[in-house]
Formats: sequence, structure tokens, C-alpha cells
Amino acid sequence: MFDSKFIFGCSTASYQIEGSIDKDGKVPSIWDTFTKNKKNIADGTDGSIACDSYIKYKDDVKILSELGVKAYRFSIAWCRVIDNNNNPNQKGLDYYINLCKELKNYNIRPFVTLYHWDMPEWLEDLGGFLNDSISDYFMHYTDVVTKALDGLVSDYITINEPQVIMQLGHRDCAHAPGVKFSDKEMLHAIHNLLKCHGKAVKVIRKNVKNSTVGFAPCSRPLVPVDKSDKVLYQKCYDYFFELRNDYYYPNMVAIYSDPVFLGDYPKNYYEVFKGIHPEITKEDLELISQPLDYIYQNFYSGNYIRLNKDNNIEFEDFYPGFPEGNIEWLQVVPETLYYGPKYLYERYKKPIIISENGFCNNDVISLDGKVHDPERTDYIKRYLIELDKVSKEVPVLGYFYWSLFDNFEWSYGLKKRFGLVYMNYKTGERIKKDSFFEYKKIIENGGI
Ligand code: GBH
Repeated sequence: MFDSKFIFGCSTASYQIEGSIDKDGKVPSIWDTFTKNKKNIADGTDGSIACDSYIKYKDDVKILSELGVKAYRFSIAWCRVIDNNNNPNQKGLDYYINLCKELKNYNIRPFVTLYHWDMPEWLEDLGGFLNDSISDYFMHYTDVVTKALDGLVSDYITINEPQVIMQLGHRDCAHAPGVKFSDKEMLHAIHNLLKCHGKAVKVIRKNVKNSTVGFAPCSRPLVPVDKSDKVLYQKCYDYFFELRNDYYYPNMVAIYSDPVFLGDYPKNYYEVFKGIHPEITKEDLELISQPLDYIYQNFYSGNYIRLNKDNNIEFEDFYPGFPEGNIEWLQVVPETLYYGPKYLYERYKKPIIISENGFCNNDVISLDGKVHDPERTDYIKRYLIELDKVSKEVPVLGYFYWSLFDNFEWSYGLKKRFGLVYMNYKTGERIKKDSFFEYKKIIENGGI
């Protein structure tokens, strides 16, 4: 059982649910551009309608209230609230103001993500994260949003999953903008992204009374198969935070979270990237490492790990009887929610909030008109049992299920379903899945 103050919520993101991509003065984002090339998306779809939440936000909030969540995490589309001349767009702001008022009517606390990947295209055209002014643009955007939502929102998350922005968007070309950075550009862009975070924190602290601020990276914890082996635990911990100079360094934990929480890049950054990293000043590091309230983290999957004969860690494929996620990276590893928070707290010493955790299933509408998804319920319960366990050892303040609805799953399109609510994209009908009612029960009972 969780503490009575524990925050049960669920998460969404603007481009994945809103639709209405050119209404009320919204300007194009990099995802509008990226999805125009049908080859970029597995099923050739895009977010032009998605869950139609721009129109149906009142229905969304009603569904949230029926679910019984205390909190709703959603993101703001920069390209809706700032126009091509970098001026505020009041109609776009009104959408979020109305959404927050509606949430307030139902006593649901908004957790607002400022950047969940939909950069205005005109800013990308000016260089995106390589433009040294990007953090000033982001600061201006944050200023506009926090003032418009004054009195309605006090919990902010600056940036969602910097790892995915950099690795998938600027290296693998699987996400917008689909650019391939050199190492020199990558390190520069990462530094600029961290400065965006820092400048936003400053503005939020200035504009918002009783604010809480965090950022929301993702990670994939290593889970020791032998839980009593202390050597193995230490090796898993070290590997989790290690910065290695391989193709995947933009996907690693410490390159973002060490500067943010510890005030500097990992020690070996300076030698590993000697000659190619940008100039890093004391002022930059101070800006980036302003105190945050929480460690948010998106956790879906992990890897089981054992020691081999030479005492080195080895990945182990071991998923005894668990359901399988319908997306190739989602192995069910419930202890992700035990070891993940433990590692993060041990290093950064801040209360933890799970900003995303969810299951992708091949959901179908049954003959009885309902969506039966026992695998999702099983996933939620197994993961929450582990989270409950770790919450007795480290402070864990909340859990946001990803996602409220099936929605536009980026390069996979509309076919990958993570929702508690099934979306019939043809008719716009929303069908509450069995897991919706199971999660509702969990919330009512304060745990499993
Ligand atoms: C989140 O990202 C996103 O924030 C959300 O928008 C999305 O809809 C949701 O999850 C579901 O996908 O390193 O082997 O795990 C997902 C996190 C991180 C999963 C990068 C895929 C790459 C392969 N993603 N990961 S791996």
C-alpha cells in the first residue's frame, strides 16, 4: 500500500493526442514535417487527428475523473502557443487555459511538460538545438506559458526524454527532425538542451508560486538476477550510470542527469570527448544544476543481468511467464520499478516520481464490444508491486501510467496501443479497456 499522499496519475503528450494541427494559428512542428514523408512512419499515419483532444478535451477530463486519478501529465505544444514571429498566440494558450480550468473543476492536478518533442519547424530551420539562442527562445516560451497558466499550474516538467530527442531524432533518424549529427554537433546540442532546461527552471521559479520543477529522462535499469549478490548490484549500478563513448552515448543516463543533479558532466566526459566537446563554463553548469524538486523518470523496461565466470556482467533473456509487449523494446521486467528508483536515489538523492510506465498490447474489440487486456493489468500490478517495495526504502511520490489513450506512437504510427482507453481512430469512439477499471480499483485502494 502506498502512502495516502501518493499521486496516481496518467500521462499524454500534445502531438500524440491533440490533432487539429493547423487550427487557431498553430504553426507547423518538426513532427508535422517529419510525418509528411510517409516512409518515416511504419503505417504511414500521422497526428493530424489522433485522439482529437484539441476538440474533445472536456470528454478527456471527464474520463480522467471517472478513472479517479489525482493528477494528469500532459504537454504543451510550443508551436500552438508561439507564432512564427516568436509572439504569443492567445488562441493556442486558451486551449491549455481551458483544459486546466476543466481539470480544476474536477480537482485533478495538472503536471505540465513544456517540451515533448514538437519543436516549431521555424526554430528547427534556424538550427534547432544547434542554435546557441535556442535556450533563449525556450525561456521566452516558458515565460509566456507560465504567465498564461498563472494560478492554474504549479508543477512543471521542462523536457521529456532528452535521450530520445538526441539519439532517435539526431542520430538514428527514427524521429523528427531526422537529422544525423556528428559527435561535435551532438555534444553541442546536448549542452544547449541542458541550457534550455536551466533557463526554463529559472523562469518557472520566478513566475510560479509554490512551483515544483523537474525534467523527465528515460532509462532502462539493469536488474540483478541474483538479488543478494552485492558485487552484482554494484556492477549493475556502475554500468547504469557509466558514460561510454559508443554509438549510444546520447541515450545514456549520466550525460544529462549528472550535470542537472550533480553540477557537472561525468568525470570521464572531458577526456573521452577531448577536442570535440563544447566549451563548458562555470556559469553554464550553475544554470543547468539549479535545485529541482523531484527526479522524474520514464521507466518501461529493463534488462536482467548476471555475472559470468570472469565476474563480468552479462545480459540474460529471462522473462518467466510474463506477457510480451507488442513493441520490440518492451520486455516485461517488473523490477525495473525497484532498481530504477533505487539507483537514481542513491546517486542524486531526490524524491522520485515515475512520469511514465506503460504496456503496449495488441488490443482488439471483442464480440461483446469491450476491450479485454489482462496483459496490461498484469503489467501494471507487477510493476506497482515493485514500486511499492522500493517506496519503503527510498521516497517515491507518484506514478503516471502511459497513457490515458491509445495515441500516435511516433514512428510506429497509430497501430501501437498503450492506452487505458481504446481509440477507434475511424469513428473517434473511446472505449474504456478492462485495465481502465483495474487501474481505477488500484487507485481507490491506494495500491495493489
Ligand atoms: C516514451 O518513450 C515517450 O515519452 C512517449 O511519448 C511514448 O509514446 C511512450 O514512451 C511509449 O513508447 O533503449 O532499447 O529501450 C519511450 C521510451 C526510449 C523506448 C528509447 C524505446 C529505445 C530502445 N523509449 N527506447 S531501448
